Amino acid sequence: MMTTLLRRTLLGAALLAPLVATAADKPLVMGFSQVGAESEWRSANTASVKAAARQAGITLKFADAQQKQENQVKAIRTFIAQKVDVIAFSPVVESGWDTVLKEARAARIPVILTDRAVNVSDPSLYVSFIGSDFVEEGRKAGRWLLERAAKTPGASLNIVELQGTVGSAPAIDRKKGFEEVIKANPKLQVIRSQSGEFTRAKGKEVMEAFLKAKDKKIDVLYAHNDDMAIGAIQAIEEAGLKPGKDITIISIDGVKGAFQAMLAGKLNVTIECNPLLGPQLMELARKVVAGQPVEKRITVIEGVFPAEVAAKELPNRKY
Ligand code: GYE
Repeated sequence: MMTTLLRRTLLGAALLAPLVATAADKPLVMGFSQVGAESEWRSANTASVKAAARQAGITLKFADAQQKQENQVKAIRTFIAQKVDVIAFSPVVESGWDTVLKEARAARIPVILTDRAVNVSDPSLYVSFIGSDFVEEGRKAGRWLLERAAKTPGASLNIVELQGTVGSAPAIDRKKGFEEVIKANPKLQVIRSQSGEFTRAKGKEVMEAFLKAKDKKIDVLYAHNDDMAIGAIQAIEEAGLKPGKDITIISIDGVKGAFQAMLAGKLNVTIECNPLLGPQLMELARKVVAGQPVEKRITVIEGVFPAEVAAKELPNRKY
């Protein structure tokens, strides 16, 4: 026999239950500040983050910074004002984040870095960083060139370099890793190096300027991403030269456009950089918000794809 008191208690619990459940099931809200839409890599990264948030039932507040740090700072401040549960962002440049990250900390909102790293006085200003090892990507590019140069011992090779966004982690690290490896062969010399801002248009423009200089023959182009290489390919063709033959071209990312360029014989190798970080980021965000311990640095495993494997690999490419 149920007592009246017990019946009332059960009824009370039943009435309360939906309210309690609603509070616990409240979707997690993530503020995400993206660098921009400068490259094929970036579009794939944005699509991955959006799709993964949808699948994970996470409400995503997405802001595109159009490659400007000031826009990212503004977006982060807006996320703080909106009291989101977690902030994730891909910092356009490495430095200048201390103030805004301290504001996030004061508001007790955890911050996750995705794709690119920052240079901060206190590393505890962010919880975790998930992204590629850009120095290693630069080394892979350098190693590929060393092996290629070994086939023509003693020959000098003049290299031009298209750097990514000035001050960005991938531009700094890809330059560093490449230089570290190629210095093993003094016949390999970087004769010019300039930023092409990770875009096709700027990659083309800077390559045109390199080609116009005509003081030294250009043997190799090292581009910090595929988009700049694709822009440069156009410039090389317009100058009456054969990209991939007259000038050996190495780039980074491994987007479909690079595989197509390799199939057309215009690009020699692409070093993989995986943009599909969305699912791992959402998993990480859940753990962070739940107060579970997470790794400070999560890297991504990536390969090297020379033109010889392009036809076989293209159907497997997801970005
Ligand atoms: O390589 C480039 C993009 O940060 C890894 O940014 C990313 C780089 C990527 O614009 O294409």
